[in-house]
Parts: sequence; structure tokens; C-alpha cells
Amino acid sequence: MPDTADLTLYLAAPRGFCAGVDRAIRIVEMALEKWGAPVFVRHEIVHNKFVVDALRAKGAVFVEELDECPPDRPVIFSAHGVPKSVPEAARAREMIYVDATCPLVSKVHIEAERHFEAGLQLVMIGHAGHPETVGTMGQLPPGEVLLVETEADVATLAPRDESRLAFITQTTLSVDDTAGIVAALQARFPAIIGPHKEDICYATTNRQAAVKAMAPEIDALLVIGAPNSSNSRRLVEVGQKAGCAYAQLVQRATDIDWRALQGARAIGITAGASAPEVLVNEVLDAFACRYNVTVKQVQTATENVEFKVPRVFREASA
Ligand code: 10D
Ligand code: SF4
Repeated sequence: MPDTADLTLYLAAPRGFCAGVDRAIRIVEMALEKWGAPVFVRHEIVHNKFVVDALRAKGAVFVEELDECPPDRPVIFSAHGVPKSVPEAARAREMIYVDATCPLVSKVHIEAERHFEAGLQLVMIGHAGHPETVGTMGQLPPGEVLLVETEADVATLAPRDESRLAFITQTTLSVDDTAGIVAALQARFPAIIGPHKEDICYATTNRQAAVKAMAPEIDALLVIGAPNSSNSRRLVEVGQKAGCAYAQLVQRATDIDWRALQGARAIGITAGASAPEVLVNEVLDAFACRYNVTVKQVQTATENVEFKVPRVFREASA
């Protein structure tokens, strides 16, 4: 029997696609237009199965490593960034490649290099094995970047010279957890140099702020996003820490555990930076089929960031 109880859905804004994701998807689409299929993409262009499947249907082929690509087809590097060795290998094989790394991730790469050139050793706050962390650490020679994932890791760091250190971060971390790690770094290494402007990006920050703002109003939170999406998973944690007893990641409407939501009268909905709005609408429709829904938008910021695609496509469309 459908439950026709009243339900308020609090819809976070901003949510969903950020400028870096939008640009990366456009790059794959434009590459397919320019060179035809197949176009190879190293790693999921963004961490979302729906996006990847849609591009695959248009002729994109997703691989994990460059040596899985034939040398005579174009290859695109995902929005998360790649170690320096990857474009080097592509050049050595004389491949056409397009780097879809988000400009805000590239900014961190440049920061790392600048500190290295100034003779500083780097501490990176990030998640081990995540492609962005692998890519950023891979901007410098092995051993030049020390990884910390938690405040506890700070105590065991063994830098070359405690007075010659700088830190950088992954762009999609929890704003609050990172502040704790930074404080621990500064307490142990008072001379450590930080970024001029926060490495955690505007999109990550804004999506977390919107979840915090809606948390007092809601009984449960659904975050639309993929299990391998760092920024989406952080939104679930932010919801939990802000007091949501039930905060769950769902890839799409079919993942919703309706039983777990029974009794809830106010539910928050948001979407990670790689989750398309069509999936948000699918989730809203699924609620509308089961409840008498009122939707309230919780808007904590407006975003107007847009990134240009690489010149190779701008020239083509000029
Ligand atoms: O896992 P993640 O949050 O880093 O990536 P996702 O593809 O889900 O979202 C876009 C974020 C990027 C490309 C890293 F900045
Ligand atoms: Fe760029 Fe931030 Fe989006 Fe990552 S989450 S792609 S850093 S805008």
C-alpha cells in the first residue's frame, strides 16, 4: 500500500554538478565530436556510473591505465588529475591526449611544485589511493610528499626538516575534519606553510554548508552519489556529524530503503558534485509517488563558476 502521509523534502542548493565536472564531461563529448569514436578515457571521467554509462553509449571507452589504450586513438585524463608520469608516457607514445583535470585540482598541483622548487617537503592531507591524491602526489618525485589521512597520522610524520614544510590537501575533503588535521600539523610544525587560498574547493565547501544548514530540520538525509565519490561520501558524514540519525548514500531512486525512512516527516536531499540532476529528479519523483510531498529549497550559496574547455576544442568551435 502506498504511504500517502505528508512529507517535506528539503532540497539542498547548491547540489550536484560543479564546474570541474561539467567541464570534464564536455571535454569527452567534444572529443567524440572532434575525433569520432572510440575516444579512450583514463579512469571514470567523474565518479558516477550514470555519467560514465551515458558517455560509453556515445563511444567513450573507459580504462584504468594508459597502456590499455591503442596509441592511435585520443585519450582523456579524468577530472581527478594524473601523476606527471601519465602525460609523459602519452607523449612518449606520441598519443593525442586531453587533460580534463579540474583547474582547481591543477591549482594544487602547481602549488605542490612551487613549494618543491622552494626546497620544501610537502604534507598532503588526503585519502590514500584516491586518484586525486595519487595524481597530486605524483607531481613530485617519490618521497617528496608525505600523506596524512587523520589527526592521529600527524604524530607519526617523520619529515626531513621540520622547519621546511608546506601542506596541501585533496579538494573534496570534509571542511571540519581537515581544519582539525591542519591544527594538529600547525601545533607540531609551527613553521609549516599552508595554501594562500584553501585547497578544498568552492563546490565541496558549499555542498557541505547546505547539508549543515538543513540538518536541524530533517529526520533523514539522502545523498545522491557513487560509493567511490569522495565528495559525496563526505556529505553523508557531514549529515551524520550534524545530527542526522539516518544519512545514506544512494546512486539513484532504486537504492532508497523505503522501510528505513518510514516515520520520517522531513527528509534532506542533496547530490555530490558528480551526480547529475536527472537523478535528483528521479528521487523526487519516487517520493512523490509514495507521499504527499512538499519541497523546500535550502539555499546557502549561489554558484556561477564556469571553466573553459582546453584550447584544442575552442579552436575547433571558433
Ligand atoms: O571522488 P571525488 O569526489 O574526488 O570525485 P567525483 O568524480 O565524485 O567528483 C568530482 C571531483 C573531482 C574531479 C575531484 F576534484
Ligand atoms: Fe573541481 Fe571542486 Fe568539482 Fe573537484 S569538486 S571537479 S575540485 S570544482
